[in-house]
Amino acid sequence: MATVNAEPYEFEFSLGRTALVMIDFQRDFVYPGGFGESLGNDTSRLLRAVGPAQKVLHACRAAGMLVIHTREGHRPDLSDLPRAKKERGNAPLQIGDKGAMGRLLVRGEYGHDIVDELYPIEGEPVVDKPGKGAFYATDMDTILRMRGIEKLIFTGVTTEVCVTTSVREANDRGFDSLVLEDCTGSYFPEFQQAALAMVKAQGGIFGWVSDSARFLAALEGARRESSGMAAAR
Ligand code: TIU
Repeated sequence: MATVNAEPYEFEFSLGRTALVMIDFQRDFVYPGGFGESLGNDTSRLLRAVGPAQKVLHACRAAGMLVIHTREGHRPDLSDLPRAKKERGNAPLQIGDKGAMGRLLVRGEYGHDIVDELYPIEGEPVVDKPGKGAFYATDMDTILRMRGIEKLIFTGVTTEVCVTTSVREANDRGFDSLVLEDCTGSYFPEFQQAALAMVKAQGGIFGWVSDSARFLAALEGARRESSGMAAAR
């Protein structure tokens, strides 16, 4: 068991029953010229999450934890894109239109894929989702249950949109979620604060909040404990 110093109280997890969830670290959100910028956003705020998320990703891989990535996007023929989502934002460029990194939020395009620093390796499931939540119209729930996962460590972008939509979905499906603050990013600092405050309010109504340093310390403690146990056997 590992114990993370978190709010509103300590978060306990075991390596075998916990997955690291990397939400939508796609070029389309974190780099200029993609979908995020097309909505009028300054993408530089999201880049801050990449370094801490990379440290957590490497540590979870080394610890043998399940790592699962998500990508928001649509089929090239846009047959899974609701009219409401396409038109929302009234932007000059819409989903499916050609941008600097290919067609916006279309599967198979350069901009739709995950940034190099956090790119999935063999064996790590990548869940393609048409909506904001990781569970809606995907096999996320099935993959997690087949692996016996009960607890989720969340990183990703953007905090108040796809990350906490997924945390809320996970909560209703019976998972415990821990969100790592510095591994998430929002285009709006005030929403970053508010979204995380909502997760941990009311005794952790949707889950827990911590940060990469506190999580990594707990992971290292668990690793030492398990290697100590192995040596004593
Ligand atoms: N616009 C915005 O903040 N986010 C999204 O549209 N998708 C995700 O958060 N991935």
